Amino acid sequence: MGLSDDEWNHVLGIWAKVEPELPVYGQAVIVRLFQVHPETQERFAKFKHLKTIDELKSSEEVKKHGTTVLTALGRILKLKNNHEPELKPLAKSHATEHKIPVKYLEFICEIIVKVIAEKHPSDFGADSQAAMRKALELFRNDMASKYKEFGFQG
Ligand code: HNN
Repeated sequence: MGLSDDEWNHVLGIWAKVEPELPVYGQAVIVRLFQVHPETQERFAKFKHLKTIDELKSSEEVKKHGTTVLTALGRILKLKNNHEPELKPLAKSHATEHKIPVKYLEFICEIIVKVIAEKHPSDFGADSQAAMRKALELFRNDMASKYKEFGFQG
């Protein structure tokens, strides 16, 4: 189900505060994802050698990847309920090449909400958090249905 205009305003309002610091957020999200769900790190040949939290935090590659992920997500969010053209190629690569389970998408979405809430305690209230969760759920659901079109059960 789509979001209302008011909900999208919440989502894009907080995203506008995240965007100027995308590499900072991207790094925090990826480091947290690998810490809390170590199996996700296994998916990346290029990050397997990073063993400690300090190594993860000081890796320029991790920061770069985090920026890539959040840049892609930002584009999708800005398209609101019409994200299909942007989502499709991403769903294809994540289904057929990287084989990323929907569960991992859930993990990262949860972490994104937490990291924003930690860094923006006063600008990311209950209504904004609820709207962001809803937008991320829409993203995940649409990824999951595209996965199926590409023959990946997720
Ligand atoms: O589509 C592509 O393969 C282009 C690179 C890319 C982008 C734009 C990737 C990507 C790769 C390729 C990395 C490389 O070539 O350096 C890999 C191995 N991802 C993964 C793996 C896991 C993964 Mn994701 N991504 N990605 C994006 C963009 C966005 C994006 N990816 C995501 C998750 C949760 C995981 C599992 C740990 C992920 C999300 C949620 C998003 C945001 C839309």
